[in-house]
Amino acid sequence: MADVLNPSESKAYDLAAIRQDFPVLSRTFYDKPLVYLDNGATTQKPKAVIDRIHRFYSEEYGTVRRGVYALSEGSTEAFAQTRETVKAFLNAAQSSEIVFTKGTTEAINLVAHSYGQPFIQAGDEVIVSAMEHHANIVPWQQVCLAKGATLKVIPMNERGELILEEYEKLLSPKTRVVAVNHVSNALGTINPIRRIIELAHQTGAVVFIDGAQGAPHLNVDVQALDCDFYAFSGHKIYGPTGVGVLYAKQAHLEAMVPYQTGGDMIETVTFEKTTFTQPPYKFEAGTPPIAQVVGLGAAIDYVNEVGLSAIAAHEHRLLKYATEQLNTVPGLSIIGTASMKAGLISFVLEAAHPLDIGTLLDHEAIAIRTGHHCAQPVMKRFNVPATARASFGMYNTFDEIDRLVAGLHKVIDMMG
Ligand code: C6P
Repeated sequence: MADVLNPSESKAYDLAAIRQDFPVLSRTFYDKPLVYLDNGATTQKPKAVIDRIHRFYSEEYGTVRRGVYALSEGSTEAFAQTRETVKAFLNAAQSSEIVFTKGTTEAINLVAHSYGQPFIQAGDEVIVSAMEHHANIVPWQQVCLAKGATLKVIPMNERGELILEEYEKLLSPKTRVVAVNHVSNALGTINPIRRIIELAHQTGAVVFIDGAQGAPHLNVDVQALDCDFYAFSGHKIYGPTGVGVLYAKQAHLEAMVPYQTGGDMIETVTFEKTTFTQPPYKFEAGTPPIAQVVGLGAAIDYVNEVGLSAIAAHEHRLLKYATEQLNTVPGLSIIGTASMKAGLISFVLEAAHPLDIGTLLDHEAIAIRTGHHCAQPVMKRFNVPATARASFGMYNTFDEIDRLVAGLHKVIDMMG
């Protein structure tokens, strides 16, 4: 299938131009052009982000919120601008609801600690789902252990969809927090988070949405969703590593205890007593990842320029085509066949272990992820040790899917 879509689509979505924006996509491995299909793990960076970080370090870099000199003031402004950009991106009510973290993992740990500490008590319950990444299980498990609370799990069906009737049965006045992902990194399922939030709120629970695989692919409006917390990672949305976002309703941030303590999150310090400053700074102890935050701003600007709806539509076409094509590969089973999926396909082959698939595809210059994807309970639920996973980004093409399918045929030939 040709790379360029039909004329009206190609006008709206200039795939060739987008690919030009990502320098790494012109690389070859083993004399073959790179096919990068591991966007669920991390995305490649456009020139706009690389250049912004380069320019920032070359000409503008200084500390933030601490200096009275021009470099520091400029950096403080650029840093603050990203908070505004993220606020608009998520449609948060105010920029003080945007906390910068190291990534989704740190955002979840922050909420589990800072909300859990004051608000989860012995006998309370926390609900997660059967398709969570370890990052959205373990912090909640630990806070439950520490507090004498119980962790409950929303089950899923054979297609990898959460069973909402079972979720409703789990909810009770004891439920303090419901923590679920927007999109599963192991199955690709898009969860009905609006309904999940609505039901939780009816019992007085707050909802944490792990948006690591959601925000890069779907429009998110935290006010329309009415979610209490939403988190995502910069590096999965074409931005740098070392930076992530936690959105939280202002009232929650004010009631929560700090996660880390130290410089820049205080109002007054004496040896007897410390008072803390206002959110979001109350949750940003120490010198933050300044250039990474600025780079994240450039990444979101870039995504906005291409258009998240257009990206989602393109990835959906890729998903549809890849699903059809992969289903023609002998002995291949797709793990996760939900009716609502993002551009991510987990699969197993009768002929080869996922690790062998990944290694052999690498020799075709095709990068996919293999393993349990930090979601061991999902592997157990589907009775597989691991899967191979192809996950799409804004720059992937139909030809690349053809390359993947051809690569899998080669794997079968070699293993057979
Ligand atoms: N998933 C993958 O699937 P960090 O590492 O903090 O940026 O993101 C953690 C995380 C949390 N939730 C979900 C749903 C995720 O998918 C991830 C990261 C990667 O390949 C690495 S395991």
